[in-house]
Amino acid sequence: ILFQVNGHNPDSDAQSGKSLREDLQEFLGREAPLHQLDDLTKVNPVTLETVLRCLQARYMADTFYTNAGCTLVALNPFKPIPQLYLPELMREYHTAPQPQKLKPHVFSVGEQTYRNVKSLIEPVNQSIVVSGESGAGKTWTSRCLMKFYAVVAASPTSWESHKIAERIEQRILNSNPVMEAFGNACTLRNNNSSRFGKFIQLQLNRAQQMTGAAVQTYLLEKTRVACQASSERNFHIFYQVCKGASEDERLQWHLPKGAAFSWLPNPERNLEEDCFEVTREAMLHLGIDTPTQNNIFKVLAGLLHLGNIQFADSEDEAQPCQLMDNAKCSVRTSALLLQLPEDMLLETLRIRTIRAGRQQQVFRKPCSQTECDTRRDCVAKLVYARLFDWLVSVINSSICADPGSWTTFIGLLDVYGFESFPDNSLEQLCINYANEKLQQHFVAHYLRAQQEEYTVEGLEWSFVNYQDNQACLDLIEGSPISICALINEECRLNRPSSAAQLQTRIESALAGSLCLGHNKLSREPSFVVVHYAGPVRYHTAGLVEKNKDPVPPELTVLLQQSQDPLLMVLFPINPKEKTQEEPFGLSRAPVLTVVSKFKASLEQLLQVLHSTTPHYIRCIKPNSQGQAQTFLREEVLSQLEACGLVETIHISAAGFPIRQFLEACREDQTLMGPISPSPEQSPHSEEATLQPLLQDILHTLPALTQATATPGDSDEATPAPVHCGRTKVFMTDSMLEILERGRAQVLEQCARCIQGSWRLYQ
Ligand code: AD9
Ligand code: MG
Repeated sequence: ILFQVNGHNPDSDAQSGKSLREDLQEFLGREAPLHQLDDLTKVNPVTLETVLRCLQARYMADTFYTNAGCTLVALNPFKPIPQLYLPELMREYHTAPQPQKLKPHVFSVGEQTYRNVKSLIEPVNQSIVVSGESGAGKTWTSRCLMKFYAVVAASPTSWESHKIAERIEQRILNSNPVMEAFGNACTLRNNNSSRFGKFIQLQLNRAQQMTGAAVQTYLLEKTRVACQASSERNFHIFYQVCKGASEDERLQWHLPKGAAFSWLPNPERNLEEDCFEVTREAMLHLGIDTPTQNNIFKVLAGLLHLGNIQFADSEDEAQPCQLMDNAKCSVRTSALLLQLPEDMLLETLRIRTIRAGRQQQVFRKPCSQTECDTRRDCVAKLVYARLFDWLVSVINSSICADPGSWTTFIGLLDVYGFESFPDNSLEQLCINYANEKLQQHFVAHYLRAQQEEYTVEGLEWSFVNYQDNQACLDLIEGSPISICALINEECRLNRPSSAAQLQTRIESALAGSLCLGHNKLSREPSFVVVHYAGPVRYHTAGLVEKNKDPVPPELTVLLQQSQDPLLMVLFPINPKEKTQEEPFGLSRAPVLTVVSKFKASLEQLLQVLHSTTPHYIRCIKPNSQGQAQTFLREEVLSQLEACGLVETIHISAAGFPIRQFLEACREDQTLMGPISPSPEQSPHSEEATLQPLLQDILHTLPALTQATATPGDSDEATPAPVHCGRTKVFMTDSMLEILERGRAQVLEQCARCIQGSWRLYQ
């Protein structure tokens, strides 16, 4: 254009001897180095292999965040990179005119989310769903986002409640160490693995300041309190208490130095998470005073002693089990710390009460050694699960804003990722079920939102019908027959069925489902579900029992006898609660199984998510050893498959993620086309003005179609990379990239030309 203005021949540049058009085409033909591709929609073609190569190149170049269309991919660096999370960088993203144009970063997602909620025209609640496998960095990312909002959405006032004047965002941040101390543990895959799912709602007032927060948790792995896999540990808090208690506290809680507890494996491992002081300090900030804290730690010590009660089978079946050496002392100490009557504790653990007959007569039957162990573990699980729920409610009452003081929220979901192990059971079924729900939400939301906007803008092009995962969800949760329904039915009928019978029932009742895989290879009774992320084999042994999660009523009655102030709160004498824990078969009330409770909480969560605009972050673990600078292709590949990343990219690339209002687009791209509309066009018809402009661009840059089409695509299958709607221009990411690179090139040429002219003039 400037060449024309200056009276030069647009087709030849005197200095290089090459035409501008040739220059541009050469420029466009050059591929950007892989590690410089900020968005995976730009790799060409989009396949697992190309995506993997791009992520690897970026990882090796110490670039850990990459966009994948509407999703952010976060690679775990497994090394501290303080400069990547500085408050100055938070402010840079916060104040940038277009944060999405800065380098991909969790702060960019945070800021775009914050701006969406801030929209004055139509403020709408937002959510950020963080997913990935264990150790991939979900909790780290969620913490990062919370810190980001604590800086950019800080409220100017301080809270005066709980006798501590402090800023609310500080208090919200303090909820992290407490929840992690009680809900995280060292596992084979992550030293600080969250053993629960978490949705935190950051509440904002009209001025977009954070005024409070509310936490919702899902499916705490309570079995860990009494049973830890080899080389794994119990929840961090037990180690913190044992390592961090003062001499006085050790005496009070009967925790002499070096004492061995069977529920405290691997105490010699020193983790940075073992910091008792940090937890205590954070609890104090949340309004949990020192006497209450001490009460909590005393109960935890009581559980450790409970775990040391070992039983031996009695020779006479009519007699209760014997106690192993030292177990008597453990019973005494445990009863003392939990403030329970010692005889009652021992009797409840060893004797089962059965009600039978029309009169519901009570029979007492001594338990076998295995049954005694199960009852002991059940007491611990019951206490710990209630303690955890109580803590969450205390945290909520400490950080939740008054109903009138907030108008919108940003929700952060730190949820367990898709899991597939050699041995999968009810836990994996629930986790993978949750992931199927989230995947469906992602696809539905993203496609629906795009399609609606195209319709409003009068665009004719529509998506090919995307294969959703409804069939898999029908198989898992459908009504009247599905896997969940069948497992629940087994619990309701309380019939003694073997694992093989359950397999047969599932396979014959659901044979018509395309998502029930072939089950040929396994020797153990199992069934296979073909999830969107791949097939998973679930073993049926123990599935029904886990789903019942039975709590013998005598155990609750025992805990209701406690004189301990905390246990009295956790186990109030409330007849309503008793019916819920009635053993199966005795009550006619609808059975609350693990699956049905999980399904209900998942539906609630999905309802909340549906009411928000979601954003997605997929965390990826480059290796399972937690080593920096190590990118294991096989391991990353299976995660890419599991999170359906290639599909995500296809969905994003198929759409037009770039939408610019016509005027802005014309201003932005003027250099690439005619400066003003032709005189015969009405100046008011932006659409009419822009369409020829775009045509011009398409003609000027023939390389464009090659750059955006996937090899093998026919012309009809590949929609044009740019469309003009009523008020907006829609284009693919790659189209925008090409236009911007073209513009940069033109500007460079102009600069050279002006310099040349200037020299000539001089
Ligand atoms: V689990 O499903 O709860 O077992 P997460 O939550 O996905 O898992 P987590 O956030 O706990 O994983 O991250 C695991 C470890 O990776 C952390 O303890 C850090 O040591 C490390 N990590 C994760 N992200 C980063 C990061 N951005 N920078 C540095 C990181 N280290
Ligand atoms: Mg976690």
